[in-house]
Amino acid sequence: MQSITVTLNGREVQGRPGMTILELAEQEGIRIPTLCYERHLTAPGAACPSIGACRICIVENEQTGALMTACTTFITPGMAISTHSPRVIERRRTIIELMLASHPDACLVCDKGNRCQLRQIAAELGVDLIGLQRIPQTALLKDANPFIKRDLSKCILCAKCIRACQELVVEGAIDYFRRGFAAKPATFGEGPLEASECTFCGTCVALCPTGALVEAEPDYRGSVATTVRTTCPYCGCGCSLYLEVKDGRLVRAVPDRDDPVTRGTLCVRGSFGYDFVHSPERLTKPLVNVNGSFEPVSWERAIAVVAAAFGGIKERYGSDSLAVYGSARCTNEENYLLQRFARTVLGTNNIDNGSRLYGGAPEAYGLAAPTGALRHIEEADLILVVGADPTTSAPLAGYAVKRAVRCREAKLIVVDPRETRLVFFAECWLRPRPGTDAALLSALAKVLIEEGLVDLEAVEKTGTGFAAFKDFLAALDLRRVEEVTGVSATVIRQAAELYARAQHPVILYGNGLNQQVGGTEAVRALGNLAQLAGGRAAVYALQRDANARGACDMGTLPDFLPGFLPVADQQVRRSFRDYWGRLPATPGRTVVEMLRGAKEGQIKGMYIVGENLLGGFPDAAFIREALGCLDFLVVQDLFLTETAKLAKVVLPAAAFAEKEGTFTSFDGRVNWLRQAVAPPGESLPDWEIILRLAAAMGCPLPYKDLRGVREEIAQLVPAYRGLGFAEAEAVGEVAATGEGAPAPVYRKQPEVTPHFGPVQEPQLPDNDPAYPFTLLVGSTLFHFGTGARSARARRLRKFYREAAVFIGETDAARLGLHGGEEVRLVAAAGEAVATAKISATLPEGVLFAPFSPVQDTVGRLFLLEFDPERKTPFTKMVKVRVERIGGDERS
Ligand SMILES: Nc1nc2c(c(=O)[nH]1)N[C@H]1C(S)=C(S)[C@@H](COP(=O)(O)OP(=O)(O)OC[C@H]3O[C@@H](n4cnc5c(=O)[nH]c(N)nc54)[C@H](O)[C@@H]3O)O[C@H]1N2
Ligand SMILES: Nc1nc2c(c(=O)[nH]1)N[C@H]1C(S)=C(S)[C@@H](COP(=O)(O)OP(=O)(O)OC[C@H]3O[C@@H](n4cnc5c(=O)[nH]c(N)nc54)[C@H](O)[C@@H]3O)O[C@H]1N2
Ligand code: SF4
Ligand code: SF4
Ligand code: SF4
Ligand SMILES: [Mo]
Repeated sequence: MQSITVTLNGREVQGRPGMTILELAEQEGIRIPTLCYERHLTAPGAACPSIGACRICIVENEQTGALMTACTTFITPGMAISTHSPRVIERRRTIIELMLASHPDACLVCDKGNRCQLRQIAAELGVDLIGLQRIPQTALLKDANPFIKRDLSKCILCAKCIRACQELVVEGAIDYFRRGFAAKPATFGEGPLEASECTFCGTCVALCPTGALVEAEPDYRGSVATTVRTTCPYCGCGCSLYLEVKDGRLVRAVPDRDDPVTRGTLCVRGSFGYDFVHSPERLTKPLVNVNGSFEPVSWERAIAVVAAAFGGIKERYGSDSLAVYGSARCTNEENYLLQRFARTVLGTNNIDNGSRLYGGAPEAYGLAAPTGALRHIEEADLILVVGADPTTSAPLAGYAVKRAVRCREAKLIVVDPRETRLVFFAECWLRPRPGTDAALLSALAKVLIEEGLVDLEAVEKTGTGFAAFKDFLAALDLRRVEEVTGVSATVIRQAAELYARAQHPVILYGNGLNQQVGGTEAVRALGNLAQLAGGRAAVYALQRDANARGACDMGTLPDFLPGFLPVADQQVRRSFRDYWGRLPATPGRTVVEMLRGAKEGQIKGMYIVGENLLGGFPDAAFIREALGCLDFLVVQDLFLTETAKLAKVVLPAAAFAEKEGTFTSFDGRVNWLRQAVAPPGESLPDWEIILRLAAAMGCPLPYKDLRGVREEIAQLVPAYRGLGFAEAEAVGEVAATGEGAPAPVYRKQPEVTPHFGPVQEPQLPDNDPAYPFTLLVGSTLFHFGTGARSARARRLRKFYREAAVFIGETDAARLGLHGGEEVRLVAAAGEAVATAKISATLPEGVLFAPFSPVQDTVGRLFLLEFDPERKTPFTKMVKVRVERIGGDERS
């Protein structure tokens, strides 16, 4: 590319065409002050990277004497620019003085403290507050929400908050209201934030250069002592964030505004959900159950008790009477150690992790698992979202989808029985009857083939099993599909045409697909559809905990070794055995099979790390009974969960902010966790506990530190080879300085042979008149999983404390409900009481209940039934009837 020569402060420098003066100065290490400019606020494809609203970045054209804003002026050949001439400085001073004239004199008590950019720039320019003619301001807004405080008397009208809300997170909760002196960013109708579209993602607060928007904190905090760059512990988007620490406590989480992937955004959980770490309910000492009550003991004692018990069981009943359940919330290093511990110390492949609950990784379905979703979504021209609600469950992916639609005119197809937030952005909404996706997706494939919308020759080359698949489609009756799914053939055709036209389709699927009855088939049908795009389509599984992908990559699975290498493959086994010295030959049990084994007496001892089985799984009575049959249960957690209460020994683990390691995001980024605070009491990082346990069992694992573990992973797991992963400590160091974000590191894509999988004939879901409603269960924005962490975060805790059930308007009218009443939900498995809420998003006959943090209530409605192939429990829908409590009972 041609370069452009510009004279900058008297020196000739080279820039790229399309660069602004500001970008050129940045490249040359010259700092020009800015208030309204923000790198990632540039809409992709927008003509100009900034809006030049604050004018503080003014520079002088030495040839013409013109003053211009550096953020909106592109460089041209021969330009001579001065960034700090006396005129420029004088003008910047005047601008700042004018801003300060209408700014309250409240710096000493302002929560923005020395994070305020206005104050920083004023100090640099030597402007102080004395002698200014004040313009009175009265704009403190009374918001009742626990997250954000607004004092618009401090607003300098830079518009960053508005642009963040409209262009980055695409919520559109705020806009300019009024003009002139009275102008201010406000919600529609100037109401409180909590009555607007605001999701409290915190992005506007992080970007606001002044104290106009601040985190609502109970006490004024002053300056923080340290800032540590780490990764959000909640969902699989893997957002980078800075934790701010004062007096050994986390006081704030802010997004990394330099991160090229997350672009300075977080969701409400990342911004406001970190403080579960300091909950007084954290475990601080190992506990041993003595005659029904827990007694604190030393680590030596606790570890010795566990080692003796596991050793004894192994000797008496053999290795396969032991089982380990690992965690999608623990790091890659910890998961790797845990599976090595199970396989080589205990001597069993009975190891699984929590992602079993949602079908595990795409590889397990024979789908390729590409990396880079967040980037690909933005570049896609078509996005197909099936059975997932990313604006709630994976907000960063939700932002990317909305940005692609708004800024790049990507087309969006949503497949969901509920009118999710994304439906507002969709070109096409397919609304199948719950549990009928396999038929719907196959019908799309049929239309593609029969209307000549795919390149059959190319497709036949990309995967095996195509002939059988084509025969199946030929026999598929579209009228039957209409009848089963409730989606008309016209809409199916419309969607197929949109899909066929796309050059870069991206497919996102979630629990609405794979936790459904028949979920494995539905995922396969989706895989078939993806393959019809002849390699152009990328499929991402959206349903993920922080390290669900990493846990599977690291082999905490009964049938796969690290790197998705099958246990059943002798050659694979041999290579691991050479490395580890031993490795059992038979594939192990999935978690459901472990529980059944416990109940039937084949499993005697279990080690559960970072999973709340009793809370997360359906049919708590069965789980309680199964765990009760064990001779010995060890639970390693942050809290004394319902599951931990059943254990003989409870081991206190360190939380995300108290340890180091890596998480792999749903889109394959390997992100660094860094320690910000000390673990409470005597609690220890999971990896250290595992190492101590192995040593106590007489088989010490050969690592000096975590780096050694990473070196082994880099050697044995192909997807992590050559990533600089073993040297990742260096990445951590760079990040810790807070200067710029490290470039994202992606794990490599494991090889999967594409295959057209079999799908069954469509079937109408059963209809039992005793249970006329279909209840769907899913995520809520402010909570996570069973709420073990989110319900202990001070601010998130305030939301959804009671079970709720959403009912469509027509159904509610028929039931005589207006919202707010208590109703009883009755299913074949059990009953639950919930507060009725009226919702316009549901079709007739379908109800929706959030499962966290009230899963113990909702879970009673489910039986432990699971997919015969993937052993994923069906937790997405259940047939119920609704009974009014205290009124006339009917359904
Ligand atoms: N806020 C929040 N985020 C979370 C979590 C959380 O608890 N709270 N948990 C995390 C975890 S562990 C997971 S696994 C993921 C889950 O995240 P998602 O995979 O997005 O799953 P759900 O939130 O359960 O939503 C699934 C969607 O599927 C739809 N659906 C239900 N049945 C069907 C069906 O038969 N067909 C189709 N096409 N759609 C259907 C529902 O209406 C809903 O919109 O979220 C992660 N993120
Ligand atoms: N009916 C119904 N049931 C469902 C679902 C549904 O849609 N419908 N969704 C299911 C899904 S997808 C999921 S993922 C589950 C979620 O349910 P759970 O798997 O129970 O998830 P969480 O509550 O997120 O956390 C599990 C535990 O991990 C612990 N933990 C967190 N970090 C660490 C750590 O670093 N170390 C250790 N040792 N422990 C840690 C927490 O304290 C908590 O006790 O619920 C499932 N249950
Ligand atoms: S918190 Fe997020 S959604 Fe709410 S106004 Fe700010 S940017 Fe918009
Ligand atoms: S509230 Fe803050 S970010 Fe928004 S316009 Fe005012 S100063 Fe800028
Ligand atoms: S999108 Fe996920 S990873 Fe990002 S801040 Fe929210 S919960 Fe954390
Ligand atoms: Mo999950």
